[in-house]
Amino acid sequence: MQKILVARPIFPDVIERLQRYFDVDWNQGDVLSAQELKRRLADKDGALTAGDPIGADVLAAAPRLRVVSNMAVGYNNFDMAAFNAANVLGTNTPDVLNESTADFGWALMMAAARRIAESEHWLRAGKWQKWSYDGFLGSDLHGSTLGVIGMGRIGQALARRARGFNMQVLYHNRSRVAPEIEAELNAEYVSKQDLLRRADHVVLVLPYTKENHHTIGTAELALMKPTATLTNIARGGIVDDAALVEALRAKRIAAAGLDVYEGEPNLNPDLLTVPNVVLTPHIASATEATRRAMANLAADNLIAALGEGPRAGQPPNPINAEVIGRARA
Ligand code: 8YV
Repeated sequence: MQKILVARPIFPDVIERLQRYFDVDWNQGDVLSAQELKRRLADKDGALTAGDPIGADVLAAAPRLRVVSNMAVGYNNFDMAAFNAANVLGTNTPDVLNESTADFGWALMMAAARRIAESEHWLRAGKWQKWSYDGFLGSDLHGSTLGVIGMGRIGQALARRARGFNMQVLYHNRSRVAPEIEAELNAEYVSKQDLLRRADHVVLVLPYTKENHHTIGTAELALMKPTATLTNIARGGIVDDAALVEALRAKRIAAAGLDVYEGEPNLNPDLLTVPNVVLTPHIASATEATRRAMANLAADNLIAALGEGPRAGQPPNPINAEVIGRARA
């Protein structure tokens, strides 16, 4: 039997599925250190990860490893140049999380715009004595302008929901999406600067790459309306969190909603002292149904990539399909 490592606690019934095909080493404890990951991967043929960094050093310590299946759509934790050099396949879990993640983007954006977290903290602190005409005034979603940066599958699901709120949709992306998608979403393609100047609510849904590092920093925040909100459901590092803290404190923008952070789970401590930001612990895909779908898809990818099960040799979501069938380097 081939050996695999499941690097994180996941649904026990998915582990049972994997055990039908593999000898499974399941880490049910804390996140593995790089050293521990290397030790546990030394004799493994495959691995299931969720955000664990896999670079050239880890692959070198795992000479049998042929596939790493990430339980996430984002795979910036994989050094794909190292995967390609070693002929190791990477897989991810796209699509199954689009709708839940888009729902959550709206939840965060609405919470930021309507000051839901801030007012709840105030209420819980026993400060509610009387109704006041100007208590927690926010900004409207309906009839406003949504700016989506990153118009992939999740960005499109997010933009589709804007219709019910009668919003104008602007988007920016590496490349324009197909005209029929633009028409369906009633979305206007604009430059990043134009989007930041015109949007009332900016949502980030782009993958993390070196080029996307600090897509939003001091200069970009300065372009936004003082009444605007910024929501990040993409990846930490896309926003310069220190610059955002400054902008929120100075009310250069009205509010922000963040699900992801630079250096998470250790976020910039200044964020905790700013009232006009809603903070959630990277849970945009966290519904029972979606996390189950992601775990099962990650298992499907691993099973197929290691030549087992009904799709043997044809994993559904290869990132670097070109290495399939090549000997491990
Ligand atoms: C994951 C995510 O839960 O899919 C992604 O890219 O950000 C989340 O859905 C998280 O990355 C853990 O793997």
